[in-house]
Amino acid sequence: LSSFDWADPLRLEDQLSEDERMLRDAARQFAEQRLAPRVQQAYHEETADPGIFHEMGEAGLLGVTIPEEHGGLGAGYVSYGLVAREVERVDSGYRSMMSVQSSLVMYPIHAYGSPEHHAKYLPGLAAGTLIGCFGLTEPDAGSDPAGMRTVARKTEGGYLLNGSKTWISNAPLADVFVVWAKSEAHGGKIRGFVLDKGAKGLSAPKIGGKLSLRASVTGMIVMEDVEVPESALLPNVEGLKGPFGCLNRARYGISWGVMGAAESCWHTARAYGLDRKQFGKPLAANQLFQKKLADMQTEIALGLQGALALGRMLEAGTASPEGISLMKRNNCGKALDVARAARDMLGGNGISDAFPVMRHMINLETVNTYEGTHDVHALILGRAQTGLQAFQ
Ligand code: TGC
Ligand code: FAD
Repeated sequence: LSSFDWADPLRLEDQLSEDERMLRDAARQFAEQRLAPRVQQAYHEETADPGIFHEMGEAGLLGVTIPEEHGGLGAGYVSYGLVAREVERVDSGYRSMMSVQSSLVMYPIHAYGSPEHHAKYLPGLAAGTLIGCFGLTEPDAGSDPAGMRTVARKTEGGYLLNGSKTWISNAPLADVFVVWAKSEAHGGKIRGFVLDKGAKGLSAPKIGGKLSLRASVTGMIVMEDVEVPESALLPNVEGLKGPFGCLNRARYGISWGVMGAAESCWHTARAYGLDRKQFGKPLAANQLFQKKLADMQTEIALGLQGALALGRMLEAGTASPEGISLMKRNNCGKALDVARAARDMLGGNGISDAFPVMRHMINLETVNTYEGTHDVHALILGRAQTGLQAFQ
C-alpha cells in the first residue's frame, strides 16, 4: 500500500494526464495571483471588474473545450472542470463569470451557430475582449423555463423581440446576449437569438442588493421591440434542448467548481483548528472537530471522484443529463454542508472576512439554486427512476 496524502486521499493527481495537470497549475497560479488579491474589495463593493474577462482570456481559461480554430483551447471536459475548481477555490462569482462565458455563450454559438456567428463572436469571447451572457430565466419562469413569455415575431428582414429576463449573470457588462424566446414563426417553439449590445430597445440593468455572489454582476435583460436581422437566429437548434444542451456543460463544471470552494473551507478550518487553542489544547485535538474534518475530507474526495468520472464520460460521449443532475446536486449540497461546518469551526472568526469561509458559504447558496435548484435536480432523478414526473 502507498502512503496517505490527507489533502488528496483518493489520489486524484494520479488520475490526471500531464496536460491536465499543467493547465490546472496554470489556472491555480492565475487564481492566486490575479483573482485572490481583488476578491475582498469586489465582494464588499459588489462590483465585477470587466478586465477580468480579458485576463482570463489571455491565460487561456475561456472556452477550454472549444476547438482551437475558434479561439478555444481544444481541451477535454476534465480540463474544463479543473479550471472551474481552481477559480471557484477563490470565489464562486469568478467561476460564474468564466462558466457563463464558456458554457452558456461560446458553447451555443459554437454548437448551434452559423459559420458567420463563429467568425463574428468566438475569437473575441475566447480572448475576453467580448463579454457574453445567457438569458433563459424570467420573472415568471425560473425552474419552469417552458413557461417563458419572451416572444420573437417575424418581420420582413428578421425578428422583433419582446420580453424580460432576470437574474442574468454578466448581463450589465455584456456585449453579446444569447437569449431564448418563443418564436411565432417556428410554431411557438423556443429558439436562440444572439443580440448585440446597443440594439435599440435592449437594456440590461444591474440587480442590486445581492447578499450572495457579490463579486459577479447580475442583471436583467429587458427587450422592448428589439429588432434583429434574420442572422441573429441560432439556426441549428429548436426547443428546450437548446438551452439545456448548454446547461449540461455548465452544470457539470459547477460540480467541479463547488469542490474548489469546499476545499478552501476545509483547509481553512483544518489550519485554524491546529493553530487555535482552547481548554489548553488545539481545537483540532478534539474528537468532534476531527469528525467534522473527516466528513469534509470524505465528501470532497468522493465529490471530486464523481466529477472526474463524469468528465471522462463526457469525453467518451457516454454522459447523460441525469448523471449531470446527480453530480451538480450532490456536490453543491455537500459543498454547502462543508462551508457551514467550517464557518462554525472558526467560531466568531468564522463570520469575519479575514477568512474566506463565510463568503464561500453565502456564495454556495446561489450555486445550489442556479442551473437548476437542488430540489429540481432531485425531481429529475426521481422521474428517471420511477417514470413519474412530479413537477406539476
Ligand atoms: P422536459 O419535458 O423534461 O424537457 C423538454 C425538452 O428538453 C429536453 N431536455 C434536455 N435536453 C438536453 N439536456 C437536458 N438536460 C435536458 N432536459 C430536458 C427534453 O429532452 C425535451 O426535448 P424534446 O425534444 O422532447 O422537446 O421539460 P420540462 O418542461 O418538464 O422541464 C422540467 C425541468 C425541471 C427538468 C427543467 O425545466 C429544468 O431543468 N429546470 C431548471 C431550470 C434551470 O436550470 N435554469 C437555469 C437557468 S441558467 C442559469 O442558472 C445560469 S447561472 C450560471 C452562472 O452564473 O454560473
Ligand atoms: P423558483 O423556480 O420560483 O423556485 C423557488 C423554490 O421552489 C425552489 O426551492 C425550487 O426548488 C422550488 N420548486 C420550484 N418548482 C418546484 C416543483 N415543481 N416541485 C418542488 N419544488 C419546486 N438564469 C439565467 O437564465 N442566466 C443566468 O446567467 C443566471 N444567473 C443567475 C445568477 C444568480 C446570482 C442567481 C441567483 C440566479 C441566476 N439565474 C440565471 C437564475 C436561476 O437559474 C434561477 O434562480 C433558478 O433556476 C431558480 O428559479 P427561480 O429563482 O425562479 O425559483
